[in-house]
Amino acid sequence: MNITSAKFVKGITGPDEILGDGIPQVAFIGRSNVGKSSVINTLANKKDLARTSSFPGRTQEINLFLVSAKGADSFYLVDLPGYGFAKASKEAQENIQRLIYWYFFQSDVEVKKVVLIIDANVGATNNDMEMLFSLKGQGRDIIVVANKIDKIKKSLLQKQLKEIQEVVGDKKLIPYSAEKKVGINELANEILK
Ligand SMILES: Nc1nc2c(ncn2[C@@H]2O[C@H](COP(=O)(O)OP(=O)(O)O)[C@@H](O)[C@H]2O)c(=O)[nH]1
Ligand SMILES: [Mg+2]
Repeated sequence: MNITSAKFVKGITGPDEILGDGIPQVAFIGRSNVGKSSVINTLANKKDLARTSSFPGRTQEINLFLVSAKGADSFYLVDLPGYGFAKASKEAQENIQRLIYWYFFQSDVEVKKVVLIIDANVGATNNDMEMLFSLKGQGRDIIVVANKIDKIKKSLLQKQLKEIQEVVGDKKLIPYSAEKKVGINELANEILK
């Protein structure tokens, strides 16, 4: 995919007219700090499009970026808040969980694809599996990205990817490194399919 432009449009925390504007959304979901914002930045080839942070749990809004790509209609890349940030208060964690579930399961947003990002080094966590299971139950079109493969020893990479593929089942798995820019074209093509 050749993204020709990408710009921040809005951060939302609940019902908003933007969800009904008919422009399809590609949603990025995963644990806090797994690299959602970094993956969005690499896809858009803009270093600071989505704010990234080494302090997990920063983003508590749903951020929408409008993207134009060659040969495709415009769509949004949607940076959702991350789940499972242990250091956040229980209340903050519950609010984030509620927002994520509202977005996917209660709002009437048109989600074209869901990109579930997991940490390749950590593997799929219980929270990741719960998310995957809920999304599968809804018949969502899901792509799984195993980010941060640069952190895995070369000799262990294939084994680790195989284990992750086994737990995510029949979903497409893309090995990725936002840091080293690996997997970008494959993910972009999969999003545009
Ligand atoms: N080594 C490595 N670090 C990464 C990668 N992707 C993101 N990070 C780092 O992980 C941290 C969290 O990234 P961020 O995109 O803010 O995660 P988010 O909370 O899921 O949006 C930042 O310090 C990033 O630099 C990657 O592919 N490899
Ligand atoms: Mg983020």
